[in-house]
Amino acid sequence: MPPRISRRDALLAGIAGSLASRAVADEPAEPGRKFLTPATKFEDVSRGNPVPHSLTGQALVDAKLTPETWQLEIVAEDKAKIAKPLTLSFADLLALGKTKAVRYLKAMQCNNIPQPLGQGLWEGVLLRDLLALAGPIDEARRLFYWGFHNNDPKQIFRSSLALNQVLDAAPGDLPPFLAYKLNGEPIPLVRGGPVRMLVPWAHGFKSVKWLQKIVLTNKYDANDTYAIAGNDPESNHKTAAYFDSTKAEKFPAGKTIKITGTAMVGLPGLERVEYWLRADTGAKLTANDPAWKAAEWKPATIAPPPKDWSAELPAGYAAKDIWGFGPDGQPKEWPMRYSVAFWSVKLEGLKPGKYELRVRSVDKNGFAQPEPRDGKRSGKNQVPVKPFAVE
Ligand SMILES: Nc1nc2c(c(=O)[nH]1)N[C@H]1C(S)=C(S)[C@@H](COP(=O)(O)O)O[C@H]1N2
Ligand SMILES: [Mo]
Repeated sequence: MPPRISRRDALLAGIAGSLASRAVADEPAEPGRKFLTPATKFEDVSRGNPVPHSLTGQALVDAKLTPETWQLEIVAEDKAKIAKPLTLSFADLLALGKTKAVRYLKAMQCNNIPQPLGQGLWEGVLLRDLLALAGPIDEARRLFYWGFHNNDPKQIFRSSLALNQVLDAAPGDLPPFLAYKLNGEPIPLVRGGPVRMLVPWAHGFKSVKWLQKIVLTNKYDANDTYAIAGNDPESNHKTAAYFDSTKAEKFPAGKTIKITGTAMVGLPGLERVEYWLRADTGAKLTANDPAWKAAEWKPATIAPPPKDWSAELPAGYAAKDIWGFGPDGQPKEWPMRYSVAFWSVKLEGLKPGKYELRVRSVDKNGFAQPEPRDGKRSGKNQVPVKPFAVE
């Protein structure tokens, strides 16, 4: 069952608010909201000039970015050794997928953008299953990997993983995989097809698009393009709530005000989303204003799992075949890690005036956003604010 907070539970927990602005917790937050983002509707974060997905015709063939021409090389450098360096075709991957395919729901989020870019059902084969074909492996500590980059070394977009992160995972978790399908279709070029790396727990920069090269190395330092640019190379998804829009809005007095958003469910899971409504005095709320300590946070409503998963998934896909779902076709945890939760807040009886609404997530360890860290270069998790007026 979803850990929805009923008004009674909220009262017991001492977090329910005054009747003037209560969260209505007895209905789905966003019944009409779709769980999967169409492949072409993700926000795009791509380097390259021209970007690889603008290539067509012969240029695309030369770049080996068609299913017929795509190749992945797996090699070793310096002291690291693999018994059989590999060159795999798209057909090789699909053949392996016949018996070893994994399916996984994951939201893509850039660690520098405070909201997910889109959420997909990704399908592919585990990287460790490919390494098993190349093995035995000796003296490798890390993998460096990158995609097509217009033959211009300056345009390379590279990420890295520890070999340990590729070979195993905690029970119930999934190690990195090479995806060749998104939402039941071949991954379109714009989303990094034919083949893209998918790192379940990590921000988008580990999920390299147009993947073509994997190098096993004895080096132990991360050399990610993002790390070199000052980002945290180990930025696990942060649990954090975001507004659908932080744009100032006006609402008529006397009507229920509904404000919605998403929460990214990061590595520590999501316990609840809370909101803090405050009269806007015109003065900017600074980070050490005593108002933060006195703030009254009240529970927002988190949408329960879709009643009918078959209406959310591509045709021919059963929820029970997706990682994280039980044999009964229901998610083992809700909200699910590395996907988004939809939340909503309903405000009633507000007097005309100016207000500020803030939201924050509380993770399964009890940390409220932005705790346990303010992830400036490790995943944006500052408390967002939405100004609005009642007139
Ligand atoms: N080859 C390549 N892969 C890439 C990138 C890139 O510029 N080139 N950008 C990364 C970053 S920083 C992010 S946040 C995600 C964005 O994924 P999307 O465009 O599918 O939303 O792709 C990642 N993979
Ligand atoms: Mo990113």
